[in-house]
Amino acid sequence: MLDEIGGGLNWQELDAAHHLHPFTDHKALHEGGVRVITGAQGVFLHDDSGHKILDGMAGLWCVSAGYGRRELVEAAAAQMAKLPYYNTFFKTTNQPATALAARLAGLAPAALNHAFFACSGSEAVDTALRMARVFWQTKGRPTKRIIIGREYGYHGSTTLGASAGGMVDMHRQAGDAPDFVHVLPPYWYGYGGQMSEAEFGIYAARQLEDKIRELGADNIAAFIGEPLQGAGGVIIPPATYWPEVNRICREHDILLIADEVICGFGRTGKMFGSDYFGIQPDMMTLAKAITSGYLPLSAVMVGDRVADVMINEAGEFYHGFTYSGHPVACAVALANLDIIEGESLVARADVMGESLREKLRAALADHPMVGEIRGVGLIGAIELTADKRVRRFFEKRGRVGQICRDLCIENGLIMRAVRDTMVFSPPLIIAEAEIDMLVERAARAIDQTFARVRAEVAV
Ligand code: PXG
Repeated sequence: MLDEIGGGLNWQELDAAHHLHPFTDHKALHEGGVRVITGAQGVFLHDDSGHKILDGMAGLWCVSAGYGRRELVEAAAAQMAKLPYYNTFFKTTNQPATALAARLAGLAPAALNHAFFACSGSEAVDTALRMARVFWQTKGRPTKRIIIGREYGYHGSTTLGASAGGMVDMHRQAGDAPDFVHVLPPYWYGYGGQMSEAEFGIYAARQLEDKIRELGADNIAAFIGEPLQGAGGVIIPPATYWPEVNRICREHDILLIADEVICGFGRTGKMFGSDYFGIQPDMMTLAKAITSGYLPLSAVMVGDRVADVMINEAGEFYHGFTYSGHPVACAVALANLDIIEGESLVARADVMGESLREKLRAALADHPMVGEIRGVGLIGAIELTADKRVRRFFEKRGRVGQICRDLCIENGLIMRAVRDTMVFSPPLIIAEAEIDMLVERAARAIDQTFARVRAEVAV
């Protein structure tokens, strides 16, 4: 039906007239015109101008099983026909929600045996943070309220999520909730200076300990961190970082929340980022690839220590959403887990990620503008730098990244630019030939970016 309407209308004009987009400068969008995505299959997107674009981002880090999966469509249709909706508030449940909670408990690290459902990563983060405060209140320690996050952290766009995150523009524009502070991210390439990666990992973790001492552990509820920081530029912590953070949280009696919204379900080559980095979280937030993005769904996995208090001592937790445990979303999540497990996509992410990094390094490691190529599993980043010998960033941060991002799209590839760091996170079903295509298009776009930047300097 939409296609028919589209025949008589200019979709760009209609969109500009009525649609406000997330994280968008609308004036700039209207000047350039919005791209209308009309369909997708496998790792490719189709737009209404006939372009076929390799989606190197799996949507927004979520379409792990790839586009066009009949199994997911059929799971949704069957559940919609049987029970499209009922709430999980008033002494009721539905079979997909219960089955999914049990299945997630089996997959999650030991002791994370309970799931609380919501619809988005942001809501999962809000849930975890509110639960952390209720946990301490119930334990008779109501002063433990502060949440510690990290600079460049991203925990969503609700007020608590944005407050926990470390995106300065978000703080500046809309203001923060009280009782949030931020510490240094484990960004060795950006902040490591002369330290080795291993030294810097310990140094960054100790910044958290310094902050806890400064504020007093009696005032702190939780530390929240992504196993690796996705939206902040695929910042991969040194191996020394998380074990030290585990120790610090344990010794100071601070809850540890792993925000697995991007890392969860195989992105790192392990089922969860916590498995990859050896994190021992009290809670874990999940979203995105839980349904491969086919429907909105998120969950907080709650460890026994917190769950026991919430179940046996806290009484009613005054929190929840109309769509918590939505039967159709949960049915799709179950079918999606069948795909992830049935096709061994977690192990595949490890193998294909290795291949992708190898090929990127062969094509780009010696490129004068490429400072670092990093990644784990099928998530990674290419640092574009003004002077790679001394790890010097471009003066106006983000401009070169934007140029490169636009050139990627012109070359038929979606990569995101975070500042001047190009990031990628393709569907986990990506095939070897598609990896070759991704590398070739990325290399061409980076060459063209370099030519443009050099031409500007020469002027
Ligand atoms: N935590 C993490 C770690 C995330 O990456 C959220 C929470 C929030 O999820 P929802 O579902 O509320 O969006 C995210 C989301 C980007 C980008 O441009 C990243 C996200 C969302 C939108 C854009 O990198 N991550």
